[in-house]
Amino acid sequence: MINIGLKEGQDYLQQKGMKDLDTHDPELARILDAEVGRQHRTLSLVASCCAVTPRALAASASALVNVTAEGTPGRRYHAGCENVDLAESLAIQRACELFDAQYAGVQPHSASSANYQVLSALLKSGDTILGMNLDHGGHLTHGSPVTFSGSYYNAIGYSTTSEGVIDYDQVDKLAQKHRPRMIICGATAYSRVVDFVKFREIADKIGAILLADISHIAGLVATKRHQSPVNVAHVTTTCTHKQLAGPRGGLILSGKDANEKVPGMDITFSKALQKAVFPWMQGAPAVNAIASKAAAFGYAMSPNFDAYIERIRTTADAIASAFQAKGYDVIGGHTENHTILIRLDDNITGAMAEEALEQCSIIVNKNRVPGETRSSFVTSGLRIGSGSLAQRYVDQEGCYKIVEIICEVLDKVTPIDDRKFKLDELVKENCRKKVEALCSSYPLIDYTEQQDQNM
Ligand code: DSN
Repeated sequence: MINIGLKEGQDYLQQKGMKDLDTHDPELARILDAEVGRQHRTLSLVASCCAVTPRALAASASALVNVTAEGTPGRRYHAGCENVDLAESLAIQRACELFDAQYAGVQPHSASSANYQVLSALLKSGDTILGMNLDHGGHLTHGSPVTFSGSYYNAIGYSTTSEGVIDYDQVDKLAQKHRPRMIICGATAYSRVVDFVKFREIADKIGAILLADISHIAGLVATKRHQSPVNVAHVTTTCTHKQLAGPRGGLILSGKDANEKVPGMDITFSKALQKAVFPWMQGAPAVNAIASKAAAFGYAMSPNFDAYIERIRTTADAIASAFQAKGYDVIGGHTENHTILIRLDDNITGAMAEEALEQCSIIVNKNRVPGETRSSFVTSGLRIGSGSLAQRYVDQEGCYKIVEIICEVLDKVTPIDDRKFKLDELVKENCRKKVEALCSSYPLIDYTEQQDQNM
């Protein structure tokens, strides 16, 4: 008989679970093991990735996963919620403290869900929204026609200049012309600071609601390395798994406007946002993920997290300089966050670069660039991020070595068509060995033998 309430019981269940998978479901156990191996022997430069902290991982796998808890703390539709109420209240309190917010909604399953919930709380189907074009670095949920945001709403897009900077004059002109009910700022492939104050000024001129999506820069915002939109925009959203090193999930925040009435509606922002999550969009929340978010927010207030985010910045600068030294076109000439956007040579597409690099154990993702002529499945650029390298404590010398390998691969690729290419097997083997050596020099923080004891 196992007492699940005891810490020993929890440890026992987690260890037994892994053993049971090995014994009774070897097919799945092999897949899980293979993924651990892949993450350890490859270098991830994907701008939206980082490894969850051990404490957030443990909270995700905790006994809270067994609880059904529709509603909010103190107002549940189920009994047996005293501990999940405490966990959710702690997550809310920590999110408010971390981001200086008045309202925090910790139940959204992802940032995309959070964006959908915000839009449905504050807009009517058919209302006009103004968001950043996907091709220029915006997110799918900011108005792309292949998502709800571009189908249920009349979505207008703004762009970046050829230097890769948001064209604020264009945003202003489009806002005046189309009078959107909501302006959305924040990006997924953008290497500059977002001027949230300027966005709010533009929104205020036409009485629009401003939504800031900080999914990519939440750690920079939390540590004050990027201006915060929380008390500038009406509403801010983020995921919790990119720079916050937490579980896959979403977060909705509101600052000084939280208790103001939504324009044209007889309800405050905080109440409208809460209702849009539950009962409008979601049923029972993933309370284990909420506990994991609490763990992530707690860690994000520590000096170690601050040091990690500082490394994200220095690593990004080192990578951008290394690419420039190799003659590559770094869009905008530099980075001000964790993202570096590279325009590839004409004959190399993003699709072939991504695949050739993966064959050499370097993981990046293809990305469209300003003035793009190719489809989003092909593209002319790469998006590179420094989050995972910062977790491996890769220093400047390491960054230069990584960029050197990337350039070697790209130099040796012989294009066949937009996606297909030839790459000598010896080149691949040689590069894989170099990556393996770098992975050993800069190991992914092992959850049992952490370099960062306080992570
Ligand atoms: N928004 C996508 C990205 O930036 O890669 C997925 O998180």
